[in-house]
Amino acid sequence: MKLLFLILAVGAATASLEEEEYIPSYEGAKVYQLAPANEEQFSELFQYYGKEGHDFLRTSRALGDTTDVLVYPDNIEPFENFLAESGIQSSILTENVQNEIDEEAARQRSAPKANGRSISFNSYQRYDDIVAYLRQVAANNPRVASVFEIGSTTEGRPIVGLKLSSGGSNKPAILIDGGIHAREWIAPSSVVYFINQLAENSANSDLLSKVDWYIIPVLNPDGYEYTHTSYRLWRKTRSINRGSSCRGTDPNRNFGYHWMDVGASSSPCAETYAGKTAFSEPETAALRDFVLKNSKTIKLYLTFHSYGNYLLYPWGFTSALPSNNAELKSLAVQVNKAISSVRGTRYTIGTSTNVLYAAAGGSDDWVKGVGGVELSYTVELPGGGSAGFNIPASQIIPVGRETFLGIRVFGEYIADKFGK
Ligand code: 0X9
Ligand code: ZN
Repeated sequence: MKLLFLILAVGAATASLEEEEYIPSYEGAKVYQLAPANEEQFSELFQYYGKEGHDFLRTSRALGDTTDVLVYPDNIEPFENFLAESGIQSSILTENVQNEIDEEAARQRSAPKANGRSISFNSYQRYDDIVAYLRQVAANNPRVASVFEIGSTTEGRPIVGLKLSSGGSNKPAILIDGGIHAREWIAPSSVVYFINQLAENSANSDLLSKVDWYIIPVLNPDGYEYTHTSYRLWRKTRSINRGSSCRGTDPNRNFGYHWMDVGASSSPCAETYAGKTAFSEPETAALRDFVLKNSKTIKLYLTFHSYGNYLLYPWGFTSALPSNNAELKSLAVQVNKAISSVRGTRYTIGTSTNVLYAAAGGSDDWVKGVGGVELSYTVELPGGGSAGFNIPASQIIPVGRETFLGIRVFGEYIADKFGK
């Protein structure tokens, strides 16, 4: 009997070891900045996209522009051999990713904290602080602001948003989200900044009179919290994949429009894992249901990511242009003009497939293709810091401020086109 127990206990321990998640170390991981000079070099480099051990932090299709790839220690030697053979021009952006992460963590720890009454933009906020801020804004401005929940995550967190509206019914609405990708911290912080400006700066109250705003700063709070507590560069959700020790699905490959057509992986360990089925993730299903419920009023969808300064619009699954390409483009040009007036920050404009890469299952494509929202954009905010992803918290306000001028242009356009 004792022996049987022992066998069972050892068996259970091994099983749970197998199930345990593997967390790679960033010690010795490097970020390469690469400038493919022709199509051939670009497609050779792109063979590494979605491959384990290689993480494309920023990609550009424009020849002469740069693509940043993080390479884990075990893959460095073969990757450097590949670079030498291909002749792709390269430089090292970060010698040791762990140092960057440690420095950022130290900055996060030492930043002055919020005073409990308002939000602090001195450091990247934790999810609970963001939710508390939304509740505070609603409590302080009950006539214009109300908190809503679109669902809850795998780990049980509520996915919370704020509605801003100064009355009237059947107004056109703008839906904004951030933080679909967990590690893109500048996205939730910018979206929180927009809330701050729309709700708490009376100079912007005109933007609430003709348009309603639904703003969800963190669509993937499980992943976002995980990047704060355990694994800075986590991108996906935190769902469990049966039969694999790798967790999570790339939520921006999980939306059900041309799902898995291109640029998405069926391997649960890949950064671009599209999930077992479309909308397998509670987070993407929650956004889907919210859009369908409000599809009559939502006229514009903006989803905030980082990094790379792109104003992208559908399609991400085909290089064919959408029928309203001219409108999508000219609005983006006006937005870019407004943003760049602040300190010269410039965005590249175009369809995801044509200026970035083909990748199906994105929220932008679904919201337009199925949700029926004709104007749909993915905004890739600026990067910075010596690893690109770790744009210092001192940039939260400068990035928020310049991007908000773009939000104003979007808001005025929707008010003019659809407002009564
Ligand atoms: O690959 C993505 O999901 C986005 N870039 S990121 O670096 N933030 O991961 C771009 C998505 C563009 N839209 C579609 N491909 N539909
Ligand atoms: Zn992203």
